[in-house]
Amino acid sequence: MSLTKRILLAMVLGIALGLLLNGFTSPGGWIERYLVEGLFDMVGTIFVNSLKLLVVPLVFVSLVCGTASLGETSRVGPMAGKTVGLYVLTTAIAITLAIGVASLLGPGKGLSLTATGGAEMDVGLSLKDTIVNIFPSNPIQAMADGSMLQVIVFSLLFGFAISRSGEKGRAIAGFFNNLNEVVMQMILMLVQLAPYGVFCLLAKLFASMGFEVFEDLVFYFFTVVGVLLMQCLLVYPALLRALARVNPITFFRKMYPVQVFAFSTASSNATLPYTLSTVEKKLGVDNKVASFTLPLGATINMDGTSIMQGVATVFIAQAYGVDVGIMGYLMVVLTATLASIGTAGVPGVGMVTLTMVLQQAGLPIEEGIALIIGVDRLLDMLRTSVNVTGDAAVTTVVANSESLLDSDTYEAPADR
Ligand code: DAS
Repeated sequence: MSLTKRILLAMVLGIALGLLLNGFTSPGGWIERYLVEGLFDMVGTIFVNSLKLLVVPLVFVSLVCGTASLGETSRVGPMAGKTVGLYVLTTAIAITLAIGVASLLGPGKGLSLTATGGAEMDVGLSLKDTIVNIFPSNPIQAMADGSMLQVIVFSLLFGFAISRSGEKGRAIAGFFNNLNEVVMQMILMLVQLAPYGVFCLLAKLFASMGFEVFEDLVFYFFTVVGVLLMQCLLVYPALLRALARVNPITFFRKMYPVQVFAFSTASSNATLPYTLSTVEKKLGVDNKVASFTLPLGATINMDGTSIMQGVATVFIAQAYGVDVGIMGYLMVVLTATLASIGTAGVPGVGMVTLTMVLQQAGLPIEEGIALIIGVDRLLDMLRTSVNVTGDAAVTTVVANSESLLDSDTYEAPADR
């Protein structure tokens, strides 16, 4: 049975068992003590900790790789600048849209949970202190403390320094690329734990919260889906029409099979070969552009992931009654946008970096992740489709601006 099927089965069984226990067990009884707060809590916490375990190595290594390769590509001239600028712009629009819509709809307002742990955000920080706090005085301390914006800043500096270090830099970049492969493998290994973690977290959540939390979880799910649709149906068509004068309907008709493939694999990296061949053969983008922008996009551009992270942050803040504040949300936009620069497209990577975004916002991480992890696999599949769509849309715009978009191919029928 595929991992996706095992996770979906774990979701259903966890919710069913949780609701059963909620209906038929007395508070404080042995089932609650030894099963719900015992076994389920232990397995669930181990699973969430395994996600947190990867945050520092993932962000440091993948960001160093991403910026080292960006530094390399800066010699590719204006195309690199346009590509990176558009990728960062679409990601920032995505997460801002997510935070705005979630703040308006209030999916978490029905819950009034109290957090036992969770990072405390320095709400009293002035703008000056907030900015000063982004720059680390000790990178090892920043990693040990999990001060992720400081880790990001150090990684960006380190990566650009590698790209400017000539032959020695290329050797180090090669080492970090290999290290990145290992970190991706660790994610794929730990994602195998997901069925057990999802089952226990959902069983515990529904055993203690009952049916009440179901409605809020469904509200959260459809808020994310709604913003993913807005990104696909409003932002990308506006980008394609305004900057490339191409017909978005043609674009989506040709990209649809790639979106389905991305949905089924929940991996931008696994979809990359298919994205490349479709963008070149069906959308008429020259290989000189696609071979550069798409691999870059699979690594530094994750609009769908940023949307989940924006909605999840607002949902968890509302559920726990934490006022993140405008400055707090601005730091969330900055953290999620910068964090997406390095993280490669493998299943579940968005949940790993979400722990970092929650920490930055001063929200309870364990409880927050436990609240939404149950529906995350389905959302991972959907947001991966949006991730690859964003990569292809920016690629089409860049190709058009470089006069490397073959309009005859673009306008040809989809089944050609
Ligand atoms: N599955 C990731 C991707 O491949 C997205 C995510 O985990 O959020 O793009």
